[in-house]
Amino acid sequence: MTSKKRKLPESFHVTEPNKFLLGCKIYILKASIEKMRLQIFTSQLQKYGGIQHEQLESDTTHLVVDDKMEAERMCRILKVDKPPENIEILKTSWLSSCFKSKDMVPTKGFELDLSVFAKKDLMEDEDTKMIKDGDSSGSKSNTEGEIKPAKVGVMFRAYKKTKMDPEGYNDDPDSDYMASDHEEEGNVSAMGSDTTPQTSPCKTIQTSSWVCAQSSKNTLPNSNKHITDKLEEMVKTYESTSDKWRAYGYQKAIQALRRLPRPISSWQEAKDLPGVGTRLADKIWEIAESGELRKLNEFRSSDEVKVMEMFGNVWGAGAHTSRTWYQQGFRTLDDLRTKANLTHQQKIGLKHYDDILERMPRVEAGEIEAVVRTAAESLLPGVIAQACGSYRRKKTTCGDVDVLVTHPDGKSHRGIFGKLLTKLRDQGFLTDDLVTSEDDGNQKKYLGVCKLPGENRRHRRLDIIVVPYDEYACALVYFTGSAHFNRSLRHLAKKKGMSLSEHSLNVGVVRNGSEKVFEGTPVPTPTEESVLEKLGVPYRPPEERDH
Ligand code: DCP
Ligand code: CA
Repeated sequence: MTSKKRKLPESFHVTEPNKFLLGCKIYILKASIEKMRLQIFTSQLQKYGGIQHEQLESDTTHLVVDDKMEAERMCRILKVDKPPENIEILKTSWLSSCFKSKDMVPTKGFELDLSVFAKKDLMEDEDTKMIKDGDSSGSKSNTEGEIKPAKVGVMFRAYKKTKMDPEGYNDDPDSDYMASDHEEEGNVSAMGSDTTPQTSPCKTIQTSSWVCAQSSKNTLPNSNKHITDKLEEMVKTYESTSDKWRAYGYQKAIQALRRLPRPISSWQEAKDLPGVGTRLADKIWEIAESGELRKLNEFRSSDEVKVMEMFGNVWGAGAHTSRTWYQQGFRTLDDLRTKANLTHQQKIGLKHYDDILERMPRVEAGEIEAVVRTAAESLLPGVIAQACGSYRRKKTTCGDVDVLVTHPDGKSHRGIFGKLLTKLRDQGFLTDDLVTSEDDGNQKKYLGVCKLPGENRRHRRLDIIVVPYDEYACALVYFTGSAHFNRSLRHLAKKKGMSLSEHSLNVGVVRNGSEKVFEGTPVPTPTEESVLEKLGVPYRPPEERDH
């Protein structure tokens, strides 16, 4: 019998498509997208391993909307009060680009503009709100063990006008958003829903009770530490699962609890705390009564949460990436090393995973500062190179070292950035670059990893920021922090018709509701003291700004 060569089916000749969308669960909002295009999306999604959801599900990873879609319209169509959280909201052009390049293209630039929600009528930030008489112990938001793998990027936090229940946010149509972080300075909205243009040049504001006007040394001991410790763990968990709204709600409750001069004594007392709703009060009271929190124990025993937290600690990986890795079936750091598609930063983050996670003793931060300073001085006499951040606030441990570099002549800082990095690289001090040059106006920023010479030294995170001398004082205030202190300062500035950033203090800022319609005029701020003085805040040494 002659063997007849069987013709292979067509599909055998086609190379198996790269399933780059594996793990992606995508809901496409059909409004305004042509039918034909929708069909193409559906078939391409399948081809490349994605799953298409017919509606928003709890595990939907991406919400894709028409390029011209506006955030408010999207919410109306979805019948929600605010854009869904824990999910990337992207334009169809992102999907098209992915299909075109047959790869998962970065989402940056394809995100739907949600700023309208960030700018909506805002409530006053409890952080900076005047501390009421009788519970003015201030607050202390930075925990020593805090881990933060990536600090580049904007973080949106959810706020409500009055009291909020972070557990019940879906039920409340009044919930508002605001962007609240250093990148957002100036975008922070005016308080309330006033849409009248505001000039308010240097309004008279009583500053003495603001967080930024108080010494962090005067804080009372935390009488509810057994509760706040557990709530802090909840914050970390929610942050690592990108549930920033809940994380924020818990943070507010923690601050309120810290300000209480006595241990909480009833459920009602918990419920009456600012920012605490019924469900959060239940949790506070559960810890107060039993010393335990079942929800936290559930989290602790959940593999998914543990793995997501571990992945989230890779420098350069946020909650979304961690979730994607988890959905792709990865469970260990080795899985990531061997199987995941990693960015340059994530590779470095993994290489130095333990070192980066560990806080260093302040003496070591001082040694790192000295190496950078010596190198800078050898290149440019008279240069100032100073470690800021937690080191300058005299903390006993530091997460990283933030060295601020400038020159009093106002111009020779310009050439130093590249030369300094080359020198530090040549001497083997800088071992890995994370972000080589992030230009921010006249400031230049390097994020990397360094190692002191000698045996048994660990790799440490180092940031070097070069600034012009006329921005030095504002940069010094900003990079000294704490972040909580800074937020308070910025809100105060805003209340006074000013704006404060790491570059300048501006007066005569005009805002229309949340929008800045006139940037104002920078005022000379030769020293840190002058920045604070112009804001009406008494000067306090860095160690007293550790809120
Ligand atoms: N900063 C801020 N807002 C943020 C992040 C940072 O205002 N969201 C400012 C204040 C910080 C400073 O930048 O003090 C340095 O940032 P770090 O993240 O390095 O924070 P710290 O140095 O205070 O703490 P750590 O010891 O964890 O590095
Ligand atoms: Ca730091």
